[in-house]
Amino acid sequence: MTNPTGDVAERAAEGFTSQYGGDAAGRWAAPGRVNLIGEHTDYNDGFVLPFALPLRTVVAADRQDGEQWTVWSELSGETITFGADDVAEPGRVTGWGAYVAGVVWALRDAGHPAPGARLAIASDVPLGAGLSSSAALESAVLAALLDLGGLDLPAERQPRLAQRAENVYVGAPTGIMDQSAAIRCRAGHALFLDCRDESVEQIPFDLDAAGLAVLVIDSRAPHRHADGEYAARRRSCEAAAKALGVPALRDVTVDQLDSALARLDDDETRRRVRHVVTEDQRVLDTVALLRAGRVQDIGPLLTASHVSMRDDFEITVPETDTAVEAALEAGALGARMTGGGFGGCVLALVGVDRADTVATAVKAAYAERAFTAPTTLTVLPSPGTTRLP
Ligand code: GAF
Repeated sequence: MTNPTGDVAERAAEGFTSQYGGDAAGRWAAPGRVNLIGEHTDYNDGFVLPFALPLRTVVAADRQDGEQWTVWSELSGETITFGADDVAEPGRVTGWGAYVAGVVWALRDAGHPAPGARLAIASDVPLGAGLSSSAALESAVLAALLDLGGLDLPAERQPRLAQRAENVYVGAPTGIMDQSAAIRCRAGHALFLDCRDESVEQIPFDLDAAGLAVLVIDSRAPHRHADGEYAARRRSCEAAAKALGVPALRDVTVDQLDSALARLDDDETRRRVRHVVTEDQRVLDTVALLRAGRVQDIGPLLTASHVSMRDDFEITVPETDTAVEAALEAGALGARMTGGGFGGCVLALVGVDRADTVATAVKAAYAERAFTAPTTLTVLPSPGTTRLP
């Protein structure tokens, strides 16, 4: 997880001043996320349990006259501009700027007068690591534009708007988890989200008190056909729900699973359904353990989730499987790939005093297989989108 050095909020403020002169009117931060459990369940109307990372994207911004947006990003070093015509319909701005233009488009499409603005973006959320850098960017830009425009959009309605930027403007068919995590997570908690009605419960996730840590391992695996495979999984789930005559796979319970599987005629679809239905149940079981203060007992559920993603949903890769196996052998209580898959990150639940041993064991297993060395970081559940002082 290599990033530019220095404080991200200062980098955004300094970037603003060097690009535009003067101080920004404000700075808005949105975090990346890891998903503790509940993978590929969001677009099946199911359950997820993400928490926000201490890694954040910060937007320093002020208003500018007219329907004009100017955006500088430290990651590309580029400045882009776009106007009303570019946000009249999806797809006109491409590349990283699409995530910003998409938010302006989504605001306007929902009837909110998005204010013209100058923005400077800095980020500690690594790109392409499955930690939701795009949702962090969308959420920070949305927070900035809402405040600059004096627009009133309750936090519970913001994730859908940011998701539309990604689904419709950018064109990625993702679910509601990542934007919800960026916007609605709280420090010290995991966010239990029902993706059907978007109700949430903040679940205390006090790792320190339990003497535990979450180790995040960036698998560094090249994303292999991730976009196409993600869309294919989604199509397969939707087709299965249709074949079963339910609105979404969330409507199949584990008790009904065997009879549902018997009604499907190909093995691949059966395995996809089994992953989603059992994963929803694993989220509920994890939440029950956390509510009972039994964080040290959730490990087997995390590992079972990984096995289900590996064997049934088929979204893991040799690097993530190696990281999980090595972490477990070195004493992790549980480990799983987190995020959309085909690379990205693994999380391991470890005793605080074993975090280094587990990280070293994963690195050694990688070296044996000649994989690109992974990077590791221990993380605590952090705040969602905020305006910085
Ligand atoms: C990606 C998507 F953006 C999410 O909506 C979710 O489906 C996740 O993959 C898999 O759980 O992060």
